[in-house]
Amino acid sequence: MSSVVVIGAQWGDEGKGKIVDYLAQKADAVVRYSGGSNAGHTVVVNDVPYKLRLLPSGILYHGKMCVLGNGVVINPGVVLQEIKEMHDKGVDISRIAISDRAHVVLPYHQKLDVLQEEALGDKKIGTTRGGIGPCYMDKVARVGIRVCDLMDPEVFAEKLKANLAAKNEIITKIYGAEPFDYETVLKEYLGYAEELRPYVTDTGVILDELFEKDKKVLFEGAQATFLDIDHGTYPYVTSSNPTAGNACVGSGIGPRFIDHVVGVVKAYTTRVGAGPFVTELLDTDGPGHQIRETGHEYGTVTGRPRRCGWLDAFMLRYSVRLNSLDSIAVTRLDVLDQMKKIKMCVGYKIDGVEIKQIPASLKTLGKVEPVYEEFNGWMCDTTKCRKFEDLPEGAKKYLRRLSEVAGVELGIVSVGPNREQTIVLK
Ligand code: 2SA
Ligand code: MG
Repeated sequence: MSSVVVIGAQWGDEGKGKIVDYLAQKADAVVRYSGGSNAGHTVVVNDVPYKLRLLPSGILYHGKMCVLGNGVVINPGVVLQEIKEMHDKGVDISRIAISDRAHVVLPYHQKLDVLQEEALGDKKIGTTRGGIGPCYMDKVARVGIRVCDLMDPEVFAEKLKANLAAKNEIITKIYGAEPFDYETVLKEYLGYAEELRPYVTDTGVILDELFEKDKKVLFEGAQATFLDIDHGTYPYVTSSNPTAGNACVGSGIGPRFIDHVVGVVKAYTTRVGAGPFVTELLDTDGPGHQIRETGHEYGTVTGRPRRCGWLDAFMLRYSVRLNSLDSIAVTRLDVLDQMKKIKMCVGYKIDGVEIKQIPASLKTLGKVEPVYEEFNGWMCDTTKCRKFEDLPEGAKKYLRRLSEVAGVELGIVSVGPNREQTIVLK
């Protein structure tokens, strides 16, 4: 096997960081291909948690190439801070490569993200406010500033001037907010440019050279399938394509190089931000509360409490199809250890009639009632289990049913944050 794509199969925070970190052991390079600093991956090594937003999780292994592909939007301040933190912790940072074709997040993107959200009032998306959406808007509108532009002071100065004039117009006239000062932004970003320069390159070529030498590449998805701009619960989505297909486009390689796609699935469901969530638990002292507190379900970047609910295996079927999943990695099974009863959604009904696919229309999706199966909880500690056979019967039954309904093989089960708390089935 040469290359694996790891994606989130739900709404994010499935524990991709841990699975990528685990699979990275056998990879020569780890690549981010979508999203930006809106991602928040937590990886625990020797009981030390590392929180990463832009750098691929592979950075925590020695000798792996870490690539930020063209599909990523780069906030220079954030990535430089992360690089510095890693360097201070003794991590070798010479292995980082940033695509010259990636787009740059500028202060006006962040400002517009906040202003747009505020203007939406109770219809707001619940973005991470990092300017991700507005940066991708500029990319698609063909006015964005790419890393290669930032590397050329003359080009950057010119593009920034044009962009700032247009953005300041919107910021002041539409939102009545303070404009940005050209010289200040220019100076700040030209400073970043020099610090970033050693890492900037044509990352597609680097990957091609690795494939040429038969090296193994791991593609690290950010966000998740149901946050995909095309396939998610639009408009409550992110502004890029986290699904597996974009591993190619977002890193500049062809589909021939992808051998295996792993979907990361949390043993229950969470979501941050607004939008539909069929199996959501709205209680304040019942199972929803129990999951949130046991699982510490709060955003890595923003600290927001995550919405929690039962596992939606029906939704996962769609994820399996959209991403061509070969297997799934089920994470955080241990969070359910002390639940007396556990439910799993195995189908959707509208007006009492079962439907076969997930509706595109949010209005229709709003009418969906989940079809649940109930499981007896296993009520024992799974965190020390290292083989599938070690798991309690109840947990095995739950996992087998999940695999059956979703229509995909079980590849990995994670029972805790540490590297060794990982059960590999195949
Ligand atoms: P954005 O900022 O434009 O991408 O937000 C649009 C929607 O995408 C959701 N989104 C996320 N959902 C879960 N986790 C994300 N990353 C951080 C984390 C989030 C955090 O891993 O913990 O710290 O709060 C992430 N990034 C984007 C977002 O909630 C919107 O629904
Ligand atoms: Mg996360």
